[in-house]
Order: sequence, then C-alpha cells, then structure tokens
Amino acid sequence: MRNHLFLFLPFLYCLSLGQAAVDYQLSRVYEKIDAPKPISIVVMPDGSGKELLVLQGGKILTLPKDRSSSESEIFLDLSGMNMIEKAFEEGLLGLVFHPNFKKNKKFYLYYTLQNPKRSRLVERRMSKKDPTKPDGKYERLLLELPQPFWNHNSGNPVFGPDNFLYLSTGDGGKANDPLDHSQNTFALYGKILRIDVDSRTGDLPYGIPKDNPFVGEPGCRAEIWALGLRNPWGIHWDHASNTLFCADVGQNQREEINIIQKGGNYGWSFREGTVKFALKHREPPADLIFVDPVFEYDRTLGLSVSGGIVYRGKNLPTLRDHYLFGDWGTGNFWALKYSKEKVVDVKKLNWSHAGDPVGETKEPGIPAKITKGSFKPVNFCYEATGELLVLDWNGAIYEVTEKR
Ligand SMILES: [Ca+2]
Ligand SMILES: [Ca+2]
Repeated sequence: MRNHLFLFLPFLYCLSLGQAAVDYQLSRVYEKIDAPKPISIVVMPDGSGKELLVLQGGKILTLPKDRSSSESEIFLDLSGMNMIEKAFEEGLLGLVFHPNFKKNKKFYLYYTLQNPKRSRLVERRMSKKDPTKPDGKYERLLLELPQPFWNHNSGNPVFGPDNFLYLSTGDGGKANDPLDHSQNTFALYGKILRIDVDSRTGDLPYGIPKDNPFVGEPGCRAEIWALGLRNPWGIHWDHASNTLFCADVGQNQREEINIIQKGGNYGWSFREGTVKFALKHREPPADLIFVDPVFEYDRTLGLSVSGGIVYRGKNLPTLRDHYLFGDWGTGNFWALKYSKEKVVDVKKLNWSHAGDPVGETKEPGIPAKITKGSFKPVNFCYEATGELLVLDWNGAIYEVTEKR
C-alpha cells in the first residue's frame, strides 16, 4: 500500500496567504424548528427536493420549504426505540437512500440499541400504499454489532459510485482500543465495511462484492474494505472525484482526514495520525504499512474532527471543490482540496456569527473551552440546491455566505 505524502504542516495554511482574507458568515436558518443534536441533512433523491433532518434522538423531520416556518413534518420517529443510554455518541447515527431509490423506495439507517448495547444497519422502505411516507413496520436487519462500550459506534452509511454500501464502524469504545479491534481482521470494528445490499452471499443478508480486498483470505472478514480506524463517524463518498473521505477522531494526539483506499490500514491503535500511540507499549510488525492521513491537526487546534462534504455549489466560490470539515470541540473549520492523489490546498477558515469569530482557540496548546453557546460543528451538508448547511450539535442549522 503506497503511503500518501505526509502533509502535516500546521502552517500549510500559508498556502492561502496570498489571497485576500475571506470571512465566512454563518446565519441561522430554520430557527423555529426544534433540532436537538442534529446529525445530518439528507435530500430525498426523488426529485421532490425534500430535505430531511436526522436527529440523534431518533426522529427524522422533513424541513419546511419556508425556512422561517415553525412547521416541520415528522418523516420517521424512532425515538421510542431505546437507542440511547448516553446521548453523546449513541442514537440514530446515519441515513442514506438507495442509489436506485426512485424505483425501489429503499433507504438505510444506522443506529444503536440498548440492553444489550449494539449497533444496527437496517434496510427500510417507503409505504406501498403511500410512497411519500415510510413504511413504519418494515425493517430488514443487515448487520448487528454488539457494542462493548457506549462510545465509538461510528456512523453514517454511504453509497459509492459502485452502488455498494460503505459503513464506518468504530473500535467499540472506551479508550486505548482495549479489545484490539481495529487491527483485527476477524472483527468488524474499527473498519470501513463494503457490502452489496442488493444481493446475498451464503446465509448473509447482503452480498460480499467479489473484489473486496480480504475475500478468500483466511482469518479475515470479507466485508472489510479498510482497517485501522478508531472512530470514523464522518465518511463521505465524493462521486465526482471518485474519492472516499474519512475523518477519524483521535484519542489524545491527532485528528485525521484520510482518503480511503482498498485494503488500506490507517494505523490505529499502533498510531494516531502519523505519531506513535505509545499507551499500547507495542511495536507494529515490521511488514505492516500504514496509510498516512492526508491532513492531521493536533490538540492546539481541536479534539474531535467532524467530517463533511466536498462543496460543489455556487454561492461560495472560494470553497468550491474543497472538502469541508471542522472540529467538534473547538469550532475550528477547514477546507481542503484533494486532486490527482494529493492535497493541493488547505485553508483554515475564518467563520463568524453575528459579528463574532467562531472557533477561536484562546491559548496555544490548550483547546478552547467548550462554553455554552460555542459551536459544535457536527456535520456539513448539502441542501437541495447543492449549497452548504452547517449543523451545530447544540441544535442549530446555519447557512453560509462569504465576504471578501
Ligand atoms: Ca461502542
Ligand atoms: Ca490513522
């Protein structure tokens, strides 16, 4: 596996110093919609332009066309399903529509359940009687992972240009990867999995694509596409550039942006980013090759990376074709342009809201305190027109304008 050019240069931001400073202003939208712990906004791929707001508590709302309205319809309410013991990382974690949704009316959810703790990838579908509404009863279980600990459940399923479903799983939780899951090729934890929801292999409720890297390898689960991840809850398939982005949350040293390659080993828990993870007191086998992140940052800039999307809209020309991501802990934001297998631009962005800067780290070396009202960027999403919406875990949705 070829290593990526290592690009951890905090001052790589100077790449953009030649340009005039741009201020990205956040403005609240859907202010009258109650949106506790938003996870994502997903546009229904049926031509309706409907935008669904996924809430970690288990509800999915249809956002109103009028952004000043207080009326939101409930698309699906799973909040009675006993998903959550600790609200921080449990709950409804992902929604994705089948690439052929217009015809087959299927969509997929990933969520946690309690007693015992487990996470599930399920198939759902729209009602046969009223195809504008989900069938409240139908649910086909694709994958269930027992969860040894409450955290690191990872998250959003996505479809690749190959029409296979990719799911990121965390290492199971706690700290230090205590069960050594991420490097274990017989465990589905700490991985990117790739499955075919439209076929079946043996007794499995899904198919294993024949070109998955570990098919036929003894001691390996054939679902695995990539390994060595810790808590990669933000993944994004950019179909236009055929690139799978993965933000992996670090433990106490580095936050990572990775480009996922077939069979790639991303290092955890031998390493965090490009540095050794010393708490395990062990060395990796000499023949193990790790894929470096294409970008990483340390604790002076943040403590938990939130992966986003590649922006392809019109309103923010300076961010076009850039992958946008932020830090949940400090509110810092970045835009990274990845082209022809390398990072060609990285910029740390100046965001402001109501005239105040967002994501300012006060003291070098110490992450900004998470204070009441501070931003917790949890996702970057497309609205129906392809423009950008930023979700704040505090329960707010923002649109963005740029000012030069
Ligand atoms: Ca867990
Ligand atoms: Ca890594």
